[in-house]
Amino acid sequence: MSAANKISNNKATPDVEVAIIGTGFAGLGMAIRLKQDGQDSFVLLERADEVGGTWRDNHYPGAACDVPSHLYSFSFAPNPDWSRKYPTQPELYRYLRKVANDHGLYPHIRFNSNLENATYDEANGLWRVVTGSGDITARSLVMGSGGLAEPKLPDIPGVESFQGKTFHSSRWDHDYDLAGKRVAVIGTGASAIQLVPEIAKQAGRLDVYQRTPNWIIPRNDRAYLDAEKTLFRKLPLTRQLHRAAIYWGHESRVMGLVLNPKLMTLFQKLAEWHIRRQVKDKALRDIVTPDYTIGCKRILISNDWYPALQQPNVELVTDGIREIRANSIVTADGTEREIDVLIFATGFYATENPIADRVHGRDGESLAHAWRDGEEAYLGTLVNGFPNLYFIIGPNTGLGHTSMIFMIETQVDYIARLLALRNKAGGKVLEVRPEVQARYNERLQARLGSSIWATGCDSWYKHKSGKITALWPGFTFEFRLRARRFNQQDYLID
Ligand code: N01
Repeated sequence: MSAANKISNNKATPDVEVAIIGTGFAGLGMAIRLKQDGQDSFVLLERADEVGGTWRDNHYPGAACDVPSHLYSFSFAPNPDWSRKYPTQPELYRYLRKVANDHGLYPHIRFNSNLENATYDEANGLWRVVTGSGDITARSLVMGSGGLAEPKLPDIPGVESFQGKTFHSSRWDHDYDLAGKRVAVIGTGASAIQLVPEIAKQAGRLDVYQRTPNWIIPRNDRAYLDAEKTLFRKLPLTRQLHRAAIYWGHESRVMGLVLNPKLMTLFQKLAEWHIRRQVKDKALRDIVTPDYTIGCKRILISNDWYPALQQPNVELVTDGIREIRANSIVTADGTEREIDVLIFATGFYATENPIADRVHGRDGESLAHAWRDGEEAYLGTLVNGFPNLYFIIGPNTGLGHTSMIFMIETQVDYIARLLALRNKAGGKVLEVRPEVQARYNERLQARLGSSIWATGCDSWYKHKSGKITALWPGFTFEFRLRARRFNQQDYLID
């Protein structure tokens, strides 16, 4: 019987050594590393019926990644055949299923297993995990459940009274035909700027509700030539050099974002030029131009957003939404716009993720309670009070400038080393010392306080307390060096 099918026996010996939540880049990367380390006693618990995480869920029209494909992929699973500079969702989804298959992970996965509850059993030093498909106990629990996985719906008066068709950008209903319909999209973030140009081609009328404009720079996308793909395949060194060039190009953006925000004026000039070039109407130009310094919110890339807003069937609405009614949206100026479809491109629970209510550490404390003043962890991975619990893409590991896969691989390696450290010490339980976690976060917040993200804009990078809880404030290689430089004294091993 494979580990994935075993049922909890309620005994002190766990069913599996490691339970991993999620099968996106994080969960798959962790599972592959465990296999490489000779650990076969693990299970992947997946809420859906296929692997892929964010690239399975976000299949809205036009969905693609804004980090180049050769960087936005596992270092150990290169794909010389990426079709474009920026990978599309179908291509990334295909890539992840292939990686899972190539590494023999499918037998380890329990699909349709949404995490309902995970509780640390102090007496036995293990985690008791309850899922939609049954219970399991595990010595260690790895949360690879994603930083942007839970859709957030806006808290607008009357939203529940809407009678037409409605869905979130990450839960797209492709069976619903938008052709000729009156459509409203709320939100103008990374998801909206990709889907609006696509659905503008079908909708009879499209109202786009903008609360805050974003800075947008040109998307220099292109297809890879067959000759390049052949070169990457035959001479892997050329692909590696290409990847390294992309990595360092993106890494240099930290200079502006963190070290010297004044350097961001260069990016801002590029974004302003992009608006001037694509928007001739002065009134529209004014309302799409942000009033905060570029970089404070995520910088977006698009060539077709501004042109889409100028299509005759599209209206950019900037008056605040006062109310949603059965078949319409009413704005602050009293205008009522009738609609058939309401699409929420309103983002995700980057902070206060509901999953934190379902994870309970020592003395039954929920993660949500431990994080009531804002999420924090040690190296985005460990939280005192939650022994043997490991996060991938935990607090302060997000990036405003480059590929999350680099951070994921760093954390996977760190967790694998911690598991080896604990085993070597003959222990069953590992936990970060509270003072180590506190010191780390104090310094982190001091650095974040002088970064561009603290310069006066609201974003999903921040907890409601104002604390920046989503972002890592530096070069990614610094994070990697810190995760590698091991000090055994930082951990309690029992
Ligand atoms: O979500 P968002 P997203 N009334 O939170 C608006 C990654 N990603 O899904 O700015 C009115 O960015 C909100 O307005 P405001 C990427 O990391 C990557 O677009 O808060 N409006 C905003 O305009 C990205 O950053 C890719 O004032 C409301 C929008 O909804 C992250 O995912 C593609 C509102 C939400 O934008 C999230 O992007 C897609 C309300 N009550 C996503 N509530 C690529 O790689 C929210 N809004 C290309």
